[in-house]
Amino acid sequence: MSSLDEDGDLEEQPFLGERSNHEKRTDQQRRASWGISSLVLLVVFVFAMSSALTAVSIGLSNSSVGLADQGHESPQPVSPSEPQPTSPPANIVIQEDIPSTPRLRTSDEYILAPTWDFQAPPTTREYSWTIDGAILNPDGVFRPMVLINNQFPGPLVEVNEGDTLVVHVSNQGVNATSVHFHGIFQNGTNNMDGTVGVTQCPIAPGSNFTYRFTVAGQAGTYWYHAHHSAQANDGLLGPMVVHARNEKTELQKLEYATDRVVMVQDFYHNTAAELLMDYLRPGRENQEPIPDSALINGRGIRDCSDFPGWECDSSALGLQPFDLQRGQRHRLRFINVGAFAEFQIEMDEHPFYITEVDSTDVHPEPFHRLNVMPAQRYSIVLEANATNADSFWLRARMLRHCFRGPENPHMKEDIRAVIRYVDGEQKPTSNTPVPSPSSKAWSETIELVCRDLNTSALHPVLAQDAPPSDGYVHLRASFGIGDWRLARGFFNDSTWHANATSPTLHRFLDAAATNTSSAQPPDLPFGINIRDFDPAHDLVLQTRGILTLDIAINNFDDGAHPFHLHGHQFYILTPSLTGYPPSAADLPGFLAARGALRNPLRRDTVTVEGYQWVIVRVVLDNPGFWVLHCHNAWHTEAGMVMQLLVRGEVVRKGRVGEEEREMCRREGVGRGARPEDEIWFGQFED
Ligand SMILES: *[C@@H]1O[C@H](CO)[C@@H](O)[C@H](O)[C@H]1NC(C)=O
Ligand SMILES: *[C@@H]1O[C@H](CO)[C@@H](O)[C@H](O)[C@H]1NC(C)=O
Ligand SMILES: *[C@@H]1O[C@H](CO)[C@@H](O)[C@H](O)[C@H]1NC(C)=O
Ligand SMILES: *[C@@H]1O[C@H](CO)[C@@H](O)[C@H](O)[C@H]1NC(C)=O
Ligand SMILES: *[C@@H]1O[C@H](CO)[C@@H](O)[C@H](O)[C@H]1NC(C)=O
Ligand SMILES: *[C@@H]1O[C@H](CO)[C@@H](O)[C@H](O)[C@H]1NC(C)=O
Ligand SMILES: *[C@@H]1O[C@H](CO)[C@@H](O)[C@H](O)[C@H]1NC(C)=O
Ligand SMILES: *[C@@H]1O[C@H](CO)[C@@H](O)[C@H](O)[C@H]1NC(C)=O
Ligand SMILES: [Cu+2]
Repeated sequence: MSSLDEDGDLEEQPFLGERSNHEKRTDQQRRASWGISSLVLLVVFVFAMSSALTAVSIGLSNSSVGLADQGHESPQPVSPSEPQPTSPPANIVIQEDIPSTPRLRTSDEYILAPTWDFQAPPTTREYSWTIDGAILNPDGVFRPMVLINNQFPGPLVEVNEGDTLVVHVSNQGVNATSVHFHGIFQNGTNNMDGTVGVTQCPIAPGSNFTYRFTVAGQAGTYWYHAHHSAQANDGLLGPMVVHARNEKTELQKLEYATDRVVMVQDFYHNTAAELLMDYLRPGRENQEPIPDSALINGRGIRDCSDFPGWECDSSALGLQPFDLQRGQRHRLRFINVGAFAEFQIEMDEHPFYITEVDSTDVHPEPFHRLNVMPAQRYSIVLEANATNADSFWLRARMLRHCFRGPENPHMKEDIRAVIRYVDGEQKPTSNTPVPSPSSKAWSETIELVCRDLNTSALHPVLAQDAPPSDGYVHLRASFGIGDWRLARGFFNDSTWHANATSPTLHRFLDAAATNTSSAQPPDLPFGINIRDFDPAHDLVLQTRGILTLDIAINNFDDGAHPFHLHGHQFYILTPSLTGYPPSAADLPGFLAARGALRNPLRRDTVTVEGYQWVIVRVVLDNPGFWVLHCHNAWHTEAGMVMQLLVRGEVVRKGRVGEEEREMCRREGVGRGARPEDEIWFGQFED
């Protein structure tokens, strides 16, 4: 489907195409609607859509996977390997009523519909999100937040692989914003990656932007969050599930009766901007803000008498029940959507199987306990087969040993929910307090080390040996103390600071358009682009052609860092190890001796423990600018971020769309950005 020229390059600009005015479609739609609680789904069949309109409205060239010819009135025969849609593609509009006062969603809203159509033809699913500030009390204590549709957390986004997701964002807040879909490849739509300073200018206050992309070649559990400073931690986040058509028949090896998302996160009573202002000031090395509470699906419960002087009301909060049919198996998709803390999760008297790691389905393996670093996901399947009781604690605990900053006297590191057995189709009983279970915790000692779960027993169901490598790159991740005692995160000698009005993608394309030689890829198949970017702040590793690289990330800091690469999954070739990674000459032997290349785990977020290193292998075939960064929100903002410019020779053929360029000039586009270091220059005291 992709049109490649003889050089193997994409013929048309793979992204940044002009997007059309989608609203034009209205006359041509035939609508049917029905209400499901507060959700109204409008199903719009696009029988009458002209091919021209569809082609532009998708905003992609014909290089995009799974989309081609979708708009033709009589679809031409497609190759037998491709599923032939039996009916024209549908457009589903998910229109949510926005409550007039801010509210917390309930865990029920994160239960996946049992009627989901895995075989639906490729569908465009269209969401409308109004982003605004609000005062809300997820654990009792009221604080300013930034919410989607006046609710916290954000709505569940659910699509099939091959679907097109459209999210209309209307920013009514006082600060600018952006949305990044974590783990989504955005192949051909780099400009939809939502990364401020890299792929887009933020969405200015009072303005709109529509994210539109096709989800192809991937499925599993994901999430989305703001990627503008640390704003996600004010509440702009939510879960996303991509269903593979063969999810239940082949990829998930255990049958399960229900499927739901369980988000865990650390939670702060101060705003991200306040915490950041404190953390980034001079002399604050290793002083990451310590969370106040832990939340499950956006809810906690604190005793308001512990918070004199704070506005607080926890009367409407209670233990959250997870109702599971007795005797059945149930899938729980855990996501750590927090800023900083690792979580340790257990369910009393219920061993479980891990069946997915960061959207890679794995052969089920039994565990008692789940350790989840920020941004990571694990699906587990548990069986409601205990016979001694009807309810059990689900315990989630933040690993306080990883907190290095000064004690937070308010901190409560654990939160519980209740696994409750129900019989048959019994409906959850709402609004009645959930009694405390009397179940006992597993006897193992709690984890003290901040590190990834030991995944050595987990093997992908879709087995893939790591393909041969074309090169080896060594990266040093560290904290350094610079002028005025400012502690900043580094990759090698580069500390990053998003430039809200000049994303690197635009800078690169503008250089390419004026034919300055700087836009040429480096002479080698890969190298640091020092012609377009200042390597002290924008460390950009540029690649040419489709390259497979081994990347050793060596952590010279004493803290653990969960590193995430946008747009790709990597093969995890080693766990976090002490000492120094092997030299280029020793690497092949080292990997072979470990059997590291045989069907390694694939994930998008990997943790390197203090003073340790990992090696990942990644196929860099997805054109665009992709950040590799520590997903600890405070470390991201302290600069522990670099970029991969993948297939620069393809990227440079694109152009910056008019709207994207215009967004950079909008009033207030820089609001909510991280403070400039200059504000601290000249200060000698804390
Ligand atoms: C942004 O979107 C909202 C909601 O659809 C709409 O009411 C508003 O007019 C739009 N604003 C602009 C500047 O287009
Ligand atoms: C319940 O099922 C799990 C596997 O899902 C099994 O390990 C356990 O032994 C079972 N427990 C009982 C009480 O049957
Ligand atoms: C990880 O678990 C495997 C067994 O699955 C064990 O052999 C190995 O020693 C463990 N690694 C660490 C670092 O604990
Ligand atoms: C980062 O620094 C290390 C050690 O100084 C060096 O070997 C490596 O080549 C550097 N990496 C890049 C991408 O420049
Ligand atoms: C952002 O980039 C623009 C264009 O390169 C430059 O003029 C401006 O000074 C930069 N802003 C910051 C804060 O570095
Ligand atoms: C850029 O260079 C190409 C050939 O490499 C040439 O065809 C084109 O006209 C040049 N464009 C500009 C704006 O100079
Ligand atoms: C991205 O698309 C290109 C074709 O345009 C394909 O070669 C590549 O495998 C895709 N990569 C991913 C990660 O989907
Ligand atoms: C907007 O951003 C500024 C600066 O980062 C911050 O002080 C303020 O609290 C933010 N406001 C909201 C409503 O998020
Ligand atoms: Cu970090």
